[in-house]
Amino acid sequence: MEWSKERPILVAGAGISGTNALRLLLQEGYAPILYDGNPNVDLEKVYAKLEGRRDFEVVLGDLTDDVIRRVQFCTISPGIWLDRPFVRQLREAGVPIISEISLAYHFSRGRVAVVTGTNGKTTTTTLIGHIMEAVNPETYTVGNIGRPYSEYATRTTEHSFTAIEMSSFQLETTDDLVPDLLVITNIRADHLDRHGSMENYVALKKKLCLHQRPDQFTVINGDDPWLEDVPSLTKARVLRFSSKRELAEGCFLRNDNVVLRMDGAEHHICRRDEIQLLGMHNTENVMTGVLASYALGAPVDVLRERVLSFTAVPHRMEYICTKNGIRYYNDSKATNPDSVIKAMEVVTPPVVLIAGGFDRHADYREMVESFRGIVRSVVLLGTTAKDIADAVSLWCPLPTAIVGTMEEAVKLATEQAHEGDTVLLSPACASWDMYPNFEVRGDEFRQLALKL
Ligand code: UMA
Repeated sequence: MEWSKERPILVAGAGISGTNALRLLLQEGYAPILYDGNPNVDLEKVYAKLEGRRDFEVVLGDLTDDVIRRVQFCTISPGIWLDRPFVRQLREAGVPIISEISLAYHFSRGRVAVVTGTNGKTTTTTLIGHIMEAVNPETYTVGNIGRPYSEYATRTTEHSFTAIEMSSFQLETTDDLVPDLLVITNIRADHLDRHGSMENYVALKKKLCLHQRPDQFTVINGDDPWLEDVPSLTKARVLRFSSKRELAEGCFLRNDNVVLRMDGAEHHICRRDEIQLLGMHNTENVMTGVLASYALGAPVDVLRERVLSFTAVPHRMEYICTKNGIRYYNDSKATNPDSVIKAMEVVTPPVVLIAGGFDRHADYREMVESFRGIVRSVVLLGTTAKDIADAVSLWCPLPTAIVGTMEEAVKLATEQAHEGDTVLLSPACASWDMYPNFEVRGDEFRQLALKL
C-alpha cells in the first residue's frame, strides 16, 4: 500500500479513534481528510483535541466522488459498519481501507501483544499491562479499552511493549498486524448483527494467528471448543489456560490455586481468594494474564506480586458505594447477555437489576434464567426494555418496570431495593441508543448513585 505525503488519506469517523488518527497523520506530515457521516459533528471539539489545528479538509454528511478519487487510502473507525454506502464506493474505486489500529501499528515500534475474544478482554489487557509495567517501564495499554492506539504509537520505541485490546470491529480491517503474542480469551455469540454469522465472527477473532511465526505465542482458552483448531491454524507456540483441568503445560487451577506449569517447572502463583476480582471468569482472566506475561518474559515473583495488587477495572463490576445499606455496582461494560450471566455468578443477592439498551437482537433466555434466586426485580431502559421484560415474564417471572432515563432507573431501583440488597447496572446491551459509549452510561450511573 502507498504511504505518500502528497496524496490525502481519508480518516473516517470523528470519534476518539478518528481524532487521534487525524492527529497522528498531521504530526507525521501527512494530509488527512476527516470524514464523518453525521452532518452535526461538533467540529470545535475535534479542533480542541488537535491543539487548535485546522489545516485539514473536513467532509460531513455524504462523501463526494471527488474526495474518493483523490485519497490514497482510508483509515476507518471501528464503529462504522463496512456495509455503509460510502465504504462500498471506496472499495469499488479500489481505495484500501485499514483500521485505526493498522494505521497506528505502521508508526509504532517495539513488541506488541493483542488481546481479543468475546469477554474478559479489558481485564486481561489491563492485567498484562499492569504486570509488564513492572518489567518494562515503556509499557503502553491501548485499543478498544478506550485509549486509541494512535494516541500512543509515536511514543513507542524499539524497547517498548504495547498491549492492545482489539474488538471484532477493529479486526475486520486489520490485516498487517502480526503480534508477538495473541490472546483469545473465549468465544461467545456477540455482534452477530454486524458480522452476519458466528463463523464470520469466530474467523475474525482468530485471524491474527494465521501469520504468526514460530518464535511468537498464541494464548487460548483450553476449555473453549471454538478454539480447538487454533494449533492447526498458526505456526506460533500455542499456550493454554484452563479452569476445568490440569494441563501438561500452561496455567490452570488446582484446589483453588492458580498454577503455572511451563518449561518443565511448576509455580504456585496465588490462591483464588487472594485475587481481588470476583468470579471464576476473573480467575480465568488472571490465568490468561499470567500465562501471557510469563511468555513475554515476566519473572514468576513479579507475576505473583502484580496479580495480588491488581484491582477491578472501571465499569466492570465496579463497586460504587453503599447508601442506606444498599450496595451499588456499575457493570456498564456488560454489553451482552453472557456478561450479565457472569455478573450473576459473583454478585451478592438479592439484586435489583438495571438492564436494557441498544438492540442487537440477542437471545435473553439463558441470561434471564440465571436471575433465578438472585434477582428481586428488574428495571429496564433503552430500546430492548420491552424484549427483556417479555423474556423475564416467559422464563423467570419477576417484577419488571420500564423507565425512560438512567435517573429514573436509579431512583426506582433504590425504591425497590431493601437494606442489604445490591443495585446492579448490568445492561446486557450496548449503550448506543442512549449514550455515545458504555463509559458515559456507567459514569452517569456512578454519579447518580453517589448523589443519592
Ligand atoms: N460514524 C460515521 N458513520 C457511521 C457510524 C459512525 O460517520 O456509519 C461516526 C460517528 O458519527 C462518530 C464516529 O463515527 O463521530 C464514532 O466512531 P466510533 O463509533 O468508531 O467510536 P470511537 O469514539 O472512535 O470509539 C472506538 C470504539 N467504538 C466502537 O467500536 C463502537 C471504542 O470501543 C474504543 O474504545 C475506541 O474506538 C478506541 O479504540 C467502544 C465499544 O463499545 C468502547 N467497543 C465495542 C465493544 O467493546 O463491544 C466493540
